[in-house]
Amino acid sequence: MAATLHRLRSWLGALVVAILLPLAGFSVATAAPAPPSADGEVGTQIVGGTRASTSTYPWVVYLATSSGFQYCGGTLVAANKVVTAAHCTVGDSASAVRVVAGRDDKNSTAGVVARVTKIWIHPSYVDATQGNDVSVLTLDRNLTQATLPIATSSDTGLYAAGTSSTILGWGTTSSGGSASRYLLKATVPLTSNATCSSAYGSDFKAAHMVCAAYPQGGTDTCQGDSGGPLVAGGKLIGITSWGEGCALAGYPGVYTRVSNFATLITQQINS
Ligand code: 4AZ
Repeated sequence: MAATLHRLRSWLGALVVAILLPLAGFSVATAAPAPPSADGEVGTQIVGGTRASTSTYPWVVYLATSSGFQYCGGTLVAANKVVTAAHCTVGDSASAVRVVAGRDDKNSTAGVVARVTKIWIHPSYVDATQGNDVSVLTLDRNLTQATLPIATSSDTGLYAAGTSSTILGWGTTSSGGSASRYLLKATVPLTSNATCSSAYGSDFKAAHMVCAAYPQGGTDTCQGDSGGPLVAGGKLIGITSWGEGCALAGYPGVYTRVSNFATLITQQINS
């Protein structure tokens, strides 16, 4: 269905965005001016987002190629473990992946670049719309950044419709637009399962996924944000996974429901 045509563009889509669009001299207009960020800057702060700092969100990291190209997000859940999306790492060799922590600005050298020694992908992962979109990376070192606890089966209350959640990432600022140079964040309410089923039909699997969006759209994760965190109640409740376009009214962002994978993730953290 249509959603499948618009997902899994975290890497290749972003490459096209990063290389082809600038070469072609494209510029992409945004629907509305973004509010000023904390440092007073006004500009296209992607799909409803504003600037954020890794000082405030120390556990948000990005995945990059060996040449430094950012293609996904992730969350530090132990000193040497990062949770990301399976669709971000499937087919990759650990030696090809870099994890960048403590760097708000992709054009800076702030923070640390870790290598990856192991990629675990959920054994049943096939495709993001089929669920199981979770991967755990083991780093070659222990990072000093604070970690974020993952939601467990005790945290089902965090998934109530209307719960305010935080999304973070360095992805595109509009569907098919340019990736953000800076870490951006936004707040979105979780939707009910019924709302997400109405949007996506059988592609939405409640045991595997949770959705977040305002009914009117306008705020969302987008290409290159995949693998990054959806946070509520001080815990990692979701992993940016897929959606129809970005920030479209009636098409929420879809996130891996972390609580249902907590046992497997914890096993990987402790392995
Ligand atoms: C992506 O391709 C992607 N609007 C991530 C999030 C969403 C759509 C696509 C949700 O990485």
